[in-house]
Amino acid sequence: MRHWLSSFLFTILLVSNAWAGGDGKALYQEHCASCHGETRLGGTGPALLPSNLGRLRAKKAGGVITQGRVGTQMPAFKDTLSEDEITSLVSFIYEHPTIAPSWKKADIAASRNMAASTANVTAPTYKADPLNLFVVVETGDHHATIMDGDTFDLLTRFPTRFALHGGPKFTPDGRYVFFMSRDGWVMKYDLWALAVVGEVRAGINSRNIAISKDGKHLAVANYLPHTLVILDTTDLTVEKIFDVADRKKNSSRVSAVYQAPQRDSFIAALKDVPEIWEIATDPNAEPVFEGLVHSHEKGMVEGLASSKGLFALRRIEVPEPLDDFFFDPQYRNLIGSARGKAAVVVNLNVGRDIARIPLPGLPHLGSGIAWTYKGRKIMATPHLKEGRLTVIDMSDWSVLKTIETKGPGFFMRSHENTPYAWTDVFFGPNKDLLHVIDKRTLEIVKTLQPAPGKTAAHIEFDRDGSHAIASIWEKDGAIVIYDAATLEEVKRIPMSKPSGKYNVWNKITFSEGTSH
Ligand code: DHE
Repeated sequence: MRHWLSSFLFTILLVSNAWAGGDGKALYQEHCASCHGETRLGGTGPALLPSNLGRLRAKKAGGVITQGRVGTQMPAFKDTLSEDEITSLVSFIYEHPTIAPSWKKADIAASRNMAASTANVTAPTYKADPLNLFVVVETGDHHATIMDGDTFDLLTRFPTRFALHGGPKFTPDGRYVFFMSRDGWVMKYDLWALAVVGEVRAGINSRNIAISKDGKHLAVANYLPHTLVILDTTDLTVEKIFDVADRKKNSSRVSAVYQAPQRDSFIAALKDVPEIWEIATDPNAEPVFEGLVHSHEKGMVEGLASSKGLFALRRIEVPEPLDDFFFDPQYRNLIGSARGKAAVVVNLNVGRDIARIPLPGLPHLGSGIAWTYKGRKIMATPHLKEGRLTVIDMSDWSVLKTIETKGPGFFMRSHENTPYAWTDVFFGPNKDLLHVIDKRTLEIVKTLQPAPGKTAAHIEFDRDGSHAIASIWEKDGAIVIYDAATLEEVKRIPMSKPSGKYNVWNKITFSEGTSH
């Protein structure tokens, strides 16, 4: 009887849902699956499963579907879907999937696919300087292009996985580069042989990758599952999987992972718990003493944790979850974003927060760059929600200056050999502008408009800093090469939404004007 009644009520619910706003599942397949995955496991967009939506209340999720999300590719559906249809969609994405998603060591191993070895190639197979190559990621049609950084000739172009995200990472000798797609695929590419070496799927929904100082290990930060996967860079086999959770065993997504070269470690930002992780990449790393592990539930001490050597884990407790890290050039301090409203400075040596900088307007700290201004070290960061750059004095973490821009920006770049820093105006009516700032005066000295009406974004310098290269961030886009001294255009090369470009030398030397 009870069973009959509940089926009856369930049917009524379904029917009324269908009447009200259609079938959430069908709407999902039509409007969301291409970015969020057919089984909601994620793709360009994040996974849409209750476990991933944990901190996002249903009402807010409806708002995101209606209005879109600033700083991401999530569009607004207010003109495409009715309110009732959006309600149906929201209920669908909060439903638990019938089969729980998982991605374990065996799944990773089974996805691994190695191409023919390029070990017989003992030198670059072209004349260009292998350390002044550019890797250009073209997300318009999911390809990558390799460009000679001296002549700007294109050496080759090859298909990549769907929706690469984050910077590709290079081995210290500059020979191999690793790409990651939002759905967890990691590809290894040989820049001497100009050939794909192999690929593996390390997660269902991944954030970014980092390579160890010695180039032997590649860390993959995952949102789904909640893991940090370490791969052997030689053959892409799994070396270790960290199931990410704080000391109280609260599981967490990993926002991002970074290499800290001076520390010979990986630093990971955790999305859901107030901890930062440091993982040793030095086989002789000193023991890390974790201290007593308390269990509040049981009201007792559970034990002592300590590890040493390769992959030893150090937990740094912080007042609240932090992500989007900027590191000072010595990797002594990091600045993390606290829910986009403030920046918290964490000293990695002492292992605690040492300053808090109120920074509204969603600072994009990961795009920040540092330089020396009047004898002191400063950093500057764009904001994703406000048209300004904030300049911070790193000696006392005070705000030195606010530079007004023509709109919110995404990326900022410079080079040791140029007096200028460049930033884009990624959002809003002035998305086609690039500002050039004089690092000596902290003033905007020129505003460029490479293609009126088209988004201009992401600058990267060549090896000696003599040229700055910007993207026209459109499907029928281009890269535009500027003389970094005269700020005049030198050359324009058509490309398909060149989302980012990466110079081998600047990356492997950790140039202070670029991302790492
Ligand atoms: Fe990114 C880098 C996080 C949205 C293009 N982005 C990064 C990094 C992080 C990050 C942590 C540094 C990784 C690295 O290089 O190792 N990005 C996030 C977000 O949290 C955010 C705001 C939301 C999200 O959807 O994940 C976000 N990013 C975007 C986009 O919408 C962009 C513009 C288009 C896209 O391709 O998704 C975008 N992000 C990029 C690019 C880089 C990047 C091109 C590499 C920059 C570099 O020069 O190193």
